[in-house]
Amino acid sequence: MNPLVAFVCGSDSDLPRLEAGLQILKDLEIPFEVRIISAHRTPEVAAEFAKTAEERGLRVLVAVAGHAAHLGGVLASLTPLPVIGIPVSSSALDGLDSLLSTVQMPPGVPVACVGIDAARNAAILAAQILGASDPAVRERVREFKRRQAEDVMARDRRVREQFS
Ligand code: RP5
Repeated sequence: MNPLVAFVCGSDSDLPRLEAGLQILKDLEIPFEVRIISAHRTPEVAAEFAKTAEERGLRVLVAVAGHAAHLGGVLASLTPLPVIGIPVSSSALDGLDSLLSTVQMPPGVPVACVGIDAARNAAILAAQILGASDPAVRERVREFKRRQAEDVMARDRRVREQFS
């Protein structure tokens, strides 16, 4: 199946922080691709990727970047597709630099920034964006949330037993 979601990482050193998010998309049966493209080190590749993403069938882009993280903004400036940013804690500032670089976009070029290293939330949000126009995906997201709630309630039961 053609990928619907692209995870674009500024470096392969970002990949370990992505794994939990990739697993969520696998569980939700959403096809995705992973690329290593840097807004600073390979800017021309980044531009070409963003400009051609829509025609290649992608529907959501996820930019994963640390340090002065301009990747989400660069992609968002060149595509009508929604862009989610994951700020990565790879720098001496533990990702605060990446968070502000990703979230503080100027008016007109939004990037939906999740928390630092929050790959799970980025994956869930990507699925929810796709689910807005795809009832089958929406149903799988609903089931994911139902199972998540059951898991929390099971933990609650265990803690109440432990402390009663
Ligand atoms: C960013 O710089 C990347 O997204 C990564 O988080 C960070 C460090 O990259 P490497 O020096 O490990 O390749 O652009």
